[in-house]
Amino acid sequence: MPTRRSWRTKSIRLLTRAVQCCQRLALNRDRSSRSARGAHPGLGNLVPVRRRFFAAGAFAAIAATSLLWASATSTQPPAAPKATAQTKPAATPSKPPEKIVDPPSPFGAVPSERQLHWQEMEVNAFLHFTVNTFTDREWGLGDEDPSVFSPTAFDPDQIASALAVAGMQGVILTCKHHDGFCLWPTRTTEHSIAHSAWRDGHGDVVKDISAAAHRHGLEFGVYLSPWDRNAASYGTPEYVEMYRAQLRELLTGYGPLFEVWYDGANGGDGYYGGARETRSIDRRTYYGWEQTWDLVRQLQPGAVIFSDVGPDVRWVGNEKGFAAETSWETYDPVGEDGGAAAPGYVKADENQTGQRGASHWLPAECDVSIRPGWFYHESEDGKVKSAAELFDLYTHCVGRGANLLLNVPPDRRGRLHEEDVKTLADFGGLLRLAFRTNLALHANLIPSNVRGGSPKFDAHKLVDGDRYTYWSTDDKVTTPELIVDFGKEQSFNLLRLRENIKLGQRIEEFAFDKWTGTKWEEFSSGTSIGACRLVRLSSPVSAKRIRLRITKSPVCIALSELGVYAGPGM
Ligand code: FUL
Repeated sequence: MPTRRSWRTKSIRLLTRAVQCCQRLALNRDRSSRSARGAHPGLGNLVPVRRRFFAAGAFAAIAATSLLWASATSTQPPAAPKATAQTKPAATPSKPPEKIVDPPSPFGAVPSERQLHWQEMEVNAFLHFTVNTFTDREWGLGDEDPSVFSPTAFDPDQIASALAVAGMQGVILTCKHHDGFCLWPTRTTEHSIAHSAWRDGHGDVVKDISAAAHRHGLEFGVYLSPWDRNAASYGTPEYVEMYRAQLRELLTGYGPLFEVWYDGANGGDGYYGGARETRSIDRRTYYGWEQTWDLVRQLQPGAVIFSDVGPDVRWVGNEKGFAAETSWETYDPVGEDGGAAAPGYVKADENQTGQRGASHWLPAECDVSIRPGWFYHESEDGKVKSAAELFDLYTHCVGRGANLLLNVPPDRRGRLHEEDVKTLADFGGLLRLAFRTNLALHANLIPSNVRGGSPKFDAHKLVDGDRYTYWSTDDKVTTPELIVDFGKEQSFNLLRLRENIKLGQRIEEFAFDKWTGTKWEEFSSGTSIGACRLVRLSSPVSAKRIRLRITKSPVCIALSELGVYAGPGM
């Protein structure tokens, strides 16, 4: 005698097939109608017949989805249908199937193209390398003899390949740090590599690193310190002209740049052409930032501009490598006095969190060094962070919607030290392993609602590997749920969510439950998502099905990824 349970399972299978059939018909119909409008006019007469089939299938879809959802949410979940995530039916279509379902309207500030590209990069490297490497200092005074700069075995390919192995996408070089020494043969000052004995003054570290970066598939960016402790003109308008000329050389001489990095450390004591005094500038007005940044826009329109206050990427407010647990991609920086903000002149406490509902899309970047210092010091060879520590940093910045900018300083040979290279390789290995298998990929994904019942917004978009295709809901449905039925017990300790940030940062709170066999039990909850949210569990969870609940969102959702992984520690 078939039990009630097996009847239900059978009907689910039957209805699932009906839905798949109807989806195939819909697809064919789409293709046919496209053809009918285009290259194959002869197929046009097939459309009305298919439409009738499609309408019949749509009824099946409605019935099937209701039954699936009812079963999946009952206290006794049914056996999972065999269909995979890719073939899951859409939820109840609330509009006629022929109707094109509009995407949700964007919510609040949205990213520019250059910001989108930058957010996809996620992990980049910083190289601090200059006279300080040879004088064992963190901040050079500006009075260093250029010949101090004398790497014995400079190897840009060794550097770039170690970064690429770690999974980095770009590298930013300190072309000039606060000491004013230029790593390229600038025409603006004699305080440069052209006046060192290295390679008889014919060296160009910026050229060599940028070329090696490109050879190893990395994008290149520049750091040009606004503060210059060498320049005699520092503090006068003449220096600002010189600074812009240096910037122009970097923006035009080294191929496409992905980021231009502005430090907030400005003014203080220095050599200043021999004056050896303390000079202070008005951080709000001295550099004429708007005009300086215009140069970047003109000459490198694809590059994002980083500083304490953006305009494209904000400093996260600490140099320890973490963003706040709740981290908004939007931010309107305010100056120390409550007025206009500028690099080095900002109320930085909110840089960490960003601000919900601010008018600028201004994601955070977390700069942190693999060693205690920014520059290489032999005494720190035993203090290189481990791969596990780097993975922690990764979860605390990339996993909170920010990017990680990891500094790895070349040593006096002009290579990355063996300790750093090993850690980078191990870190890359951890990343690859952690995200290798998404357990949600072959699970049944059962959403409580799908926007307009359209396959375009169905939950399988969460596992298609595309950051911009997404599961969305009807405008009025702001707290939907999604059941992820693995079909068998699975263990995991890491989850990843992403929103389609082209439509803004929408979701404010979410929670995950696991099915215990008799009830749903929450095992984690969180807040902001944005470009990426990683949920790292302190101990693995095992379950046959889990449930994602969006618990707070001012508008309907646009969630583009769900990943469930057995990450490090399992
Ligand atoms: C700071 C600088 O003063 C450090 O030397 C380093 O360059 C770091 C990335 O930014 O503000």
